[in-house]
Order: sequence, then C-alpha cells, then structure tokens
Amino acid sequence: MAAATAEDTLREVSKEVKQYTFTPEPIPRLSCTDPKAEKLIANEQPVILTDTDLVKSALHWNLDYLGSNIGEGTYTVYSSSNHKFLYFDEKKMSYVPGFVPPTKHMDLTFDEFKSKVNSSSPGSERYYLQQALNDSVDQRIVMDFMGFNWNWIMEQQKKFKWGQLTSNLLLIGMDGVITPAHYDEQQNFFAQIQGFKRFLLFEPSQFECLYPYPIFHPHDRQSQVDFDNPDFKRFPKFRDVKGHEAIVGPGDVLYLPVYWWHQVESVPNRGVTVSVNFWYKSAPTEKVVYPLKPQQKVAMMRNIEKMITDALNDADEVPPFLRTMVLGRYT
Ligand code: QVN
Ligand code: ZN
Repeated sequence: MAAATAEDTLREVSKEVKQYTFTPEPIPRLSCTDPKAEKLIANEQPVILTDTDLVKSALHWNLDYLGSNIGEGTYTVYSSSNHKFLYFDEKKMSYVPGFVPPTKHMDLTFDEFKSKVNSSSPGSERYYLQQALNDSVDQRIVMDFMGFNWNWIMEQQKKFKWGQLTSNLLLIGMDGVITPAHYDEQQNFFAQIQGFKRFLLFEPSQFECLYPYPIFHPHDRQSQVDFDNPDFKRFPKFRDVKGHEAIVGPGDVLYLPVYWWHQVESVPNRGVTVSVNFWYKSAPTEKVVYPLKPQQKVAMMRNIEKMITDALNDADEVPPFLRTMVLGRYT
C-alpha cells in the first residue's frame, strides 16, 4: 500500500469532525504562487496556502522538543472543565457584576504544562497554552523562530498594504480543545505546525446570525450562540448562518481576514496541536466608497456602541437607551 499523503490524511480528518446545524463550504487550498490565491487575499477572502514554508524551521516543535529547549520561564495557560475555551477580557470583568470566567488563567513552567497534558484522562480538565512569542524563550527556539520565512511575511504586508506585524501567539492545545466563534480586528496568517485544526469561518456579513456579546462585555467579539445546542428562540437567525470550513495540517497557512468570524477546533484523537499565528494591523482607513462593506459597518457599530457606553457611563443603561432610541421608531 502506498504511504498516506498529507491530502489523504486531510480527507480522513474531514470525516471525523463534529457536525453542526449548518453545513460549511470548503475553503480552497492553493499554492502561494497561484494568482488565484493572491486575488483571494487582496479581496479579504480566506485561503489555505500549502507551500509558504513560513514555519518550516519549526515543524519539529513537539512537546518534548519544546520542553527541552524553551527555557525556564512561565507561560500563559488556560484550563477548562469542558473542551471549550471562550475568551474573556479581564479588563472588562468589572462592567458585568457576577461575571464568572469560563476558563482559569494560570502561569506554568513548560514542564508543568507538559505533565498536565500528559497525565490528562478523558473527561478531566483540559489545558491550552496561549503565549505571545517574545524574549521569554531560549536560544534554540529563538533560532527556529528567526528561521521563519520573514521575507514572505514582509512581502505580504507590502503587497496588501497592511499595517505592522503586531504579535505571534504560540498555541499548544490538547486534542479536542475548541476556541468558540469570534472575530478579531487584525489580519492573520495562521500557521499550523503539529496536528490538525478545523476552522469554521463566517464572513463579516454574518454578524446578524452570530449575535456577538455587547462591546462592554468581557466576551466582546465572541458569539453568544452555543453551536452544540443553539437557542433558536433567542438567536433565530443562527438557523440561516452560512459557514465555510478550513482544515489545516502541518505546514499549512490559513489567511484569516480581519472581521471574519472563526471557531477553531483541535481535531479530536489526533494528538496535541501546535500553531503560531501572525497578527497584522489592518490597512489604515481606506478611502470610503459606498455602499460600505459589511466589515466597515461592524467597525462603525462598534464605535457608536462605545460612544453610547462611555457617554452613559453605566453599562446597565445601554440596553434601555438603545430600546428607547429604536423600538417603534426604526422597527
Ligand atoms: C482567542 C483572541 C485564533 C486562534 C485560536 C485561539 C487564539 C486565542 C486566531 C485557536 C484567542 C480569542 C480571541 C485570541 O482565534 O485569531 O489566531 O484556538 O487557534
Ligand atoms: Zn481569532
């Protein structure tokens, strides 16, 4: 029998993933030299690039190698009693009295993290390391990091007129961990190193179907909808949500456009996942052309929501204020 190719493995993986109430359309996998890929990125459409060599110098990063070489520092780790890691902004917790963080934040040495991952049993606490890559890592890891394809990264920034590269997050997740649906305000090249991640993607125009939390809430930018058990009474338009799917394996890079919604799942039973993302500031305000793009409307809604919340100086006053403003007049 012929050896399984990366494509064969991806086909197998795509059969093993969870099903939801919607059926996502596949995102194209293309060579980074394919003009179609360039067009997609220029139009802020997601695409999987199979041959960027962006993190070729790090494809050997597994738990043992990182454990032996990353150093003695401590790393940001979240733990969750289920498989979900719903992000929350600690700075916004005071606005919502009684807010209970859904995950626990801790600082662990890499060895502590590694032993938690290795000693876990099904149904027990899950751990997810999410650490900005900076000076907190030792020489050998810094060498691998410097070997990333920075030329390509700079070329893309220039070609698409994006802003500064702001950060790289190192993500090491136990199998089955899920980052629930949210959007970010930055452009992102997401590089997969070990294991497989499945992205469920939704264009910015799907805002109405995904019901984000209010802007002052710690879960700002996250969907309120529980994909495993959607409450269609509260979130009726989730029935109509239109999704896309991208499954990435070692060496793949997903272009994740700014304001695109994404849920990220480490594929179950395929081991630990290791990934590094590349976040860039979006292009400085483009010339306004009408009609506005959905993502420009989302940005505008955020600004208006911020102004109202600041002016009222009390998050509790925002919902009745908005109701008075809109109900029976714009409805
Ligand atoms: C969660 C901002 C992702 C990747 C995602 C988790 C990153 C941590 C991205 C994953 C995070 C929520 C808000 C950051 O969402 O944008 O790269 O699990 O891979
Ligand atoms: Zn994200």
